[in-house]
Formats: sequence, structure tokens, C-alpha cells
Amino acid sequence: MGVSKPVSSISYVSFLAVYFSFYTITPICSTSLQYGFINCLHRNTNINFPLENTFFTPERNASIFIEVLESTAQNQRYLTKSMPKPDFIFKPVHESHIQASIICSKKLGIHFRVRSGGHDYEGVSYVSQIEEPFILIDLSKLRQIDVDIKDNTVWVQAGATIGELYYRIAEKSKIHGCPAGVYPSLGIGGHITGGAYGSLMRKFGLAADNVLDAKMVDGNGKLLDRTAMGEDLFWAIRGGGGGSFGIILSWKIKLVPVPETLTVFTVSKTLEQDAGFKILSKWQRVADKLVEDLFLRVFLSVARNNGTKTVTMSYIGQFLGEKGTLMKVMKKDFPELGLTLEDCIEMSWIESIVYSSGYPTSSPPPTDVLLQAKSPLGEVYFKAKSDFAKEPIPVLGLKGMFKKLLEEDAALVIWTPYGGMMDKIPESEIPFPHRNGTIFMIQYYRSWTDSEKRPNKRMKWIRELYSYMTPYVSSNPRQAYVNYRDLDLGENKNKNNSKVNFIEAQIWGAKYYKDNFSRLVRIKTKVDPDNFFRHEQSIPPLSSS
Ligand SMILES: Cc1cc2nc3c(=O)[nH]c(=O)nc-3n(C[C@H](O)[C@H](O)[C@H](O)COP(=O)(O)OP(=O)(O)OC[C@H]3O[C@@H](n4cnc5c(N)ncnc54)[C@H](O)[C@@H]3O)c2cc1C
Ligand SMILES: *[C@@H]1O[C@H](CO)[C@@H](O)[C@H](O)[C@H]1NC(C)=O
Ligand SMILES: *[C@@H]1O[C@H](CO)[C@@H](O)[C@H](O)[C@H]1NC(C)=O
Ligand SMILES: *[C@@H]1O[C@H](CO)[C@@H](O)[C@H](O)[C@H]1NC(C)=O
Ligand SMILES: *[C@@H]1O[C@H](CO)[C@@H](O)[C@H](O)[C@H]1NC(C)=O
Ligand SMILES: CC(=O)N[C@H]1CO[C@H](CO)[C@@H](O)[C@@H]1O
Repeated sequence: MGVSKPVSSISYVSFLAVYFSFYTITPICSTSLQYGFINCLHRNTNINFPLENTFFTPERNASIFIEVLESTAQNQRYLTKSMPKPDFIFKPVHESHIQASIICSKKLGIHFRVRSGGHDYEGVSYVSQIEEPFILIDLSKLRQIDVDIKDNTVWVQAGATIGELYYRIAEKSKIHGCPAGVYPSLGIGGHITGGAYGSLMRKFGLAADNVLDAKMVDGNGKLLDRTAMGEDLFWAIRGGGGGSFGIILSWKIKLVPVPETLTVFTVSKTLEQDAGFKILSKWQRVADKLVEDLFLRVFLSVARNNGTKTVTMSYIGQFLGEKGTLMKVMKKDFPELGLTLEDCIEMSWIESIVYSSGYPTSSPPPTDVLLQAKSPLGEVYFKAKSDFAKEPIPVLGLKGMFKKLLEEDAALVIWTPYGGMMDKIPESEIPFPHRNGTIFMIQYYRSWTDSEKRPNKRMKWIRELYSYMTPYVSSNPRQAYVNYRDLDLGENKNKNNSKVNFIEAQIWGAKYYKDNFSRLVRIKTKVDPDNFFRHEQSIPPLSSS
């Protein structure tokens, strides 16, 4: 670091020719910001970065700039014309570029956002609603994956997707897996900072529970591993949310055993087929108590079918074993669902990832779709919220919920079972506190496309649904999953008033982290007292109160 080096690729020279204005202490126009940043990067890194591959500005080529900005951004709600845009995008190709980016941003007083996979629900990885100007550091070129079967571990760089991670593990072994999320396009960098649950969670916990080490760059541009950062900071980054403590370069994750053959199934019931909610009620009573090998979610989806609206309840299961064993489990504990042998499909773990990914599947599922960077969901606008159920929702509550669901033409509610390993890990082991006593997590999700107008109506509807659910879910605090970021929680009305922000932070902080929030604030105060790493819902340091 700090070794100055005379880089002068052709593009750099021509770039300087265009942007002749010089950087001054307070950057007043964007081009001086760009000039200052590039100049500083050159002074602070000894590895070449060809500008045309790493540096994207609207001035140089607006269409390429927008393409790069939108490339992994998942929520179209944050890509509309009125949303603030970064001044420029920098894509580091070497870890030292990230160190230099931090040193230079700090020196020049530039606010930045960091993006790994771009799945943030409120777009905070690529849009700042609280600072102007801001820049985007996009880690998508850092996606190396080193699987070490002998050591039973993997080192994975932040910009890799979990689909790639799973694929690379399966390439080396049929009996090793990794307990991260369900959707293959998730970026490993942001995903694990919030916990990261998936179909192996009931047996092995979250990805964050299985992290052994990490490499991170702190606010001084220093590269830290677990030993160098110390146990407090290592605790904070495994579930304390992204963008608060530093930039994660890579995670070292423990691999877990999976059987060579496992079983998946989908059983769907219409409202008519589950009149009286006998099946749905039974699911709520058993979901967290079933054997840990079984992960059985319920998708409640509203759709128009031949002109009439209906809610379909799809029971989507993954069982770490053969179908014969699964049938015995289901006959004993959940016969009401009526699972048959014909519903059961046996496959490998990696195929099961594709099966539940949302990508179109054939039989057997084509696993190379996991290397695709594109999300299976396509370009959608969405708003989502989360809840945790500690008791089964009574039939009366379900009736009201379905009535509310049927007000919309399309909506999705996902129930994810807890229990098993999730009960056994203490609440303060890592910042993620949603443990023993949770039956299931709820996600409310409303998406729409360009052709479907009236976004405000959608937002209003999901807020009403959330409000309706109040008596049936966790309270004091009403818990929420930080990876399903929700800017409604502790509304950010006073965007530039740190005192008010701290009070608001205590509201969403309690929801995301319960009592662990106070420890996160203590650690933040120690490692980043000036709040260099910040966004709409980053952990605030105490000094700002
Ligand atoms: C379609 C879809 C499916 C999902 N499925 C699941 C699921 O199955 N399980 C689950 O647990 N969650 C799921 N999520 C939520 C997901 O875990 C979070 O959105 C997560 O933050 C995504 O990580 P990312 O790197 O893709 O996001 P990004 O938007 O890149 O980042 C998210 C946050 O982390 C910060 N960040 C990004 N990279 C870094 C880094 N390298 N160092 C420090 N901070 C960083 C960002 O600034 C931002 O605050 C899903 C989300 C979507 C949109
Ligand atoms: C921007 O890049 C695109 C794609 O490479 C190219 O077709 C276009 O001509 C470029 N526009 C300008 C103004 O350079
Ligand atoms: C926020 O407040 C600080 C200090 O009062 C000020 O310097 C800064 O420009 C403000 N930022 C915005 C976005 O208003
Ligand atoms: C829709 O209606 C048509 C004609 O009545 C019928 O043939 C078809 O099966 C229906 N489709 C569904 C999915 O119910
Ligand atoms: C979970 O909580 C229940 C009720 O408080 C308790 O009986 C049980 O022992 C706890 N389980 C674990 C694994 O801690
Ligand atoms: C150190 C600290 O504050 N730990 C707390 C983390 O959260 C759990 C549960 O919410 C508390 O029990 C701990 O005291």
C-alpha cells in the first residue's frame, strides 16, 4: 500500500485530457470528484486498473453507465429517474483497489455505497437518499471461490453469487453443501452480513453461524482477518447487517454434509381444498418440530385464474434423505398434507438448489443455470416486509389475512419454518437474534412490473397487511429480518439530524437485533466513531447521539 507508481495507460491519459479540472478540497462538480478519485487511486495502488473496465461515468458513456448500475440491482423501485444516481461506479479488480478506494474516499470526503450482489430490498447498496454526491464501489469482479474439501471449508470472495458457490462445491463433492440462501443470484458479500438462511438452516443454522474467518478492509484501508479484527468485530459482521463496519472481501465458511440423494416436493392446495384451514393450521403446529432433515415452507400466492382470484398454498419441501424415509416422517407427523410417493422427486443437493431457485427447471434440473448472474425473478419493482410468528395464527386471523390477500391481483407471502438448529444457537451468539421460540418467519412480498401502475397503492396495501398482522406475530419488539431491509421501520424522516436518527435507529435496531443492538453500537463506536461506513440503516456510533 501507498507505493506510488506511474501508471499511464492510453485511456487514463485521454481521460485526463477530457477532465482537466483539478480537484479542490470541496468537490464542487462531479468531474473534479472523478479526477480526484482516480488520481488518488493511482497514488495508492501498485496494481494497474484499466479505466475502461473499472471506471464508469455518465459523462463518458451514459448507456454503459446505466447498464452497469442496473446490472445486479434487484429492485426497480430504486432505479427510477427520480432516484439519486452515483457520480461514478468503480469496479475493483484487485483487493488492493478496495483498500485504495477507502483511503481515497476518506481523504477526498466522498461518500460511497458498496454492492456485492445488489439484492438489498431498499437499494441501499446502490442508492443513497441521504448523501449527495455519492459513488458506487461494485465488487462484481471479485468472485473467486476456493473450495477445500479436505479442510471442509471454502473461501469465497464477496462478489461471487451463492449459485456459483454451490456449483463450485458440487463440482468437487456430491456430499458437501453450504447452508446459505435459496436464490442463486444473491451476492455472498451482503448476504452473510445479515445472517443468510436457506434450506439447510434447520439442521445447520445460518451461513453466518458457519463462518470461520473473514477478510475485511476497515475505515483506514487496513486489511483485517479474524485474528487482526478481534472477536468483537468478528461477532458484529456475522449478522449485524452490511455496510456498517467495513468492506468484506471474502468469507471462510464451513462446509456441511449433505446426502448424495435427497428428496424435494411441491404440494399445492387451493382455498377450497383447505376449507377451514385444517392443513395450514397443522403446518403451524408442526413446522418447527419436524425432523431437522425436513425443510417445509409454505408459499401463499394470490393470482388470477380464469378471471377469478384465488390464493394457492404451495407446500415446498426439501428432505435430506430418500423418499421412503420422507413418506414415513410425513405419515407420522403431517398426514393432513396427503403427500404421495408420486409427489416426491429424488435428486442431488445441487439439483435441489435449482429446483427451488425459481429458474425454469426440467428433469433433471440443469445446474449450470447457477452460473448465470441474472436473477430468476427478472426486472420487478417490489416492497416486502418480514415478521416472526411465535404462536400459530388462529383460524380467525387467517381468515382476515386471506381476505386482505384477495384484495390484490398478485402477492406472495412466504412462511419459513424455524426450530431445529435455529433453537439451539443462543440469541447473542451472533447479532442475528431470531432463535428459540420462533415457529416461523413470514415474508410479505408485493411485486409489480412497468405495465402495472399505481405503485403507491401497492405500498399502501402491504403496509395495511402488516398492520393487520400485528396481533398474531412477535411483539416488544416486533422482530424483523435485516436482510429483508425495510425503511418503514423507524422511518427516516429527518434525514440529516443525527439525534433523531439515533432514536429511529433504536427502533429498527431492536427489531433486527433485539438486545444485540446495544453491543453492535458499542463495537461501531469503537471501530468507526466517525461513521464513515453509513447508509439509511447502518449501525450508528454512540457519539452521534
Ligand atoms: C430475490 C431475493 C431472494 C432472496 N432470498 C434470500 C434467502 O433465501 N435467504 C436469505 O437469507 N436472504 C434472502 N434474500 C435477502 C438477501 O440475503 C439480502 O438482500 C442480502 O443483503 C443480499 O446480499 P447482496 O450482496 O446480494 O446485496 P447488496 O445489495 O449488494 O448488499 C446488501 C447490503 O450489504 C452491504 N454490502 C454489500 N456488499 C458488502 C461487502 N462486501 N461488505 C460489507 N457490506 C456489504 C450493502 O451496502 C447493503 O447494505 C433475498 C433477496 C432477494 C432480492
Ligand atoms: C457507448 O457504448 C456503447 C456500447 O459499447 C456504444 O455502442 C456507444 O457508441 C457508446 N456511446 C458513446 C457516446 O461513446
Ligand atoms: C448534513 O449536515 C452536515 C452538518 O450539519 C452538513 O455538513 C451536510 O452538508 C448535510 N448533508 C446534507 C445531505 O444535507
Ligand atoms: C379455465 O377455464 C377453461 C374453460 O372453462 C378450462 O378449460 C380450464 O381448465 C380453466 N383453467 C384453469 C387453470 O382452471
Ligand atoms: C427453548 O425454549 C423453551 C421454552 O422457553 C425451553 O423449554 C427449551 O429448553 C429451549 N430450547 C433450547 C434448545 O434452548
Ligand atoms: C453483549 C450483549 O449486549 N449481549 C446481548 C445480546 O442480545 C441478547 C439477546 O437479545 C442479550 O441476552 C445479550 O445480553
